[in-house]
Amino acid sequence: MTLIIEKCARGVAHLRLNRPEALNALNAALIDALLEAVQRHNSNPEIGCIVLYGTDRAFVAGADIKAMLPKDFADVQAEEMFVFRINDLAKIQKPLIAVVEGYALGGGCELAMACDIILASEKAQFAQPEITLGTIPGLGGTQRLTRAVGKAKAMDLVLSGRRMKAEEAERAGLVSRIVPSEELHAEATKLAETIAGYSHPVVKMAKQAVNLAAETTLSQGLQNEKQLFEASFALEDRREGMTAFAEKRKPVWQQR
Ligand code: DAK
Repeated sequence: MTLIIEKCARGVAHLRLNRPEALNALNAALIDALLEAVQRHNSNPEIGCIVLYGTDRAFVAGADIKAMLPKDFADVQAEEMFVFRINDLAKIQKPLIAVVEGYALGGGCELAMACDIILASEKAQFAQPEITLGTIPGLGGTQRLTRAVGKAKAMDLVLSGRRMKAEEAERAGLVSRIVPSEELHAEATKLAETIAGYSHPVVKMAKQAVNLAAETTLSQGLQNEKQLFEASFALEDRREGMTAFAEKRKPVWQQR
């Protein structure tokens, strides 16, 4: 099994990529299994957050180079390979947390960037090494990376193919937080359970609003944010959240 659903508990689905013999290199079977599992948990009202793990050696070492090797222009153009599926992943409504230990290279860095939050251990390494293979990033590595770290750093990484350590990745804004290896899974679980413990429709609005920042002008983005804020006042959960505050008790979310 290339993808293991480790557990679903306290509103969180924990998914583990499982191709250790190839350092979790992405192939069609792995991406299909991942997307199917993410979409299924996205539709499950019990689930409020999804966490994606690799192994301690590699989150994902890229798309499978050996599978790509024999393909020509017509093949990759006809197949589109994983492009749509990575973009579909980036479009899911519930938050996705990527837990990165070891390598997140090429398609692995791009997969992590399609998630909403990246938690990394101090041993994580990020790169877009496609240039070393005679190609360029094709799953968001020139676009999401540039939005995350800015043109100067993205150009450096994409043109050199060099690896960036966790500390640099956090400083650059690619990684949300660095957590010591031994605490990483517990911290990811804690964060995911915190998110899953909020009103799911409100979390969805918050995620949507932040994502719109990368898609629109500032004035359009502010307008979208205002509309989403106003829409939250149509939810029972908004009234419940503020009532609970006033009554000094914990809110009981109705998810509506
Ligand atoms: N693909 C296939 N196999 C891989 C792999 C990969 N990306 N990465 C590692 N492996 C395999 C190795 O071949 C080796 O297998 P065996 O030889 O044992 O059979 C096994 O995993 C262990 O790897 P190593 O022996 O190399 O382990 P090391 O610790 O020495 O080195 C490494 C680890 C991660 C530094 C090294 O394996 C490495 O440099 N790997 C390749 C990293 C890389 O270049 N990644 C980027 C790939 S290109 C698109 C679709 C996809 C993409 C773009 C566009 N469109 C449809 C538009 C994506 C492209 C990429 O991701």
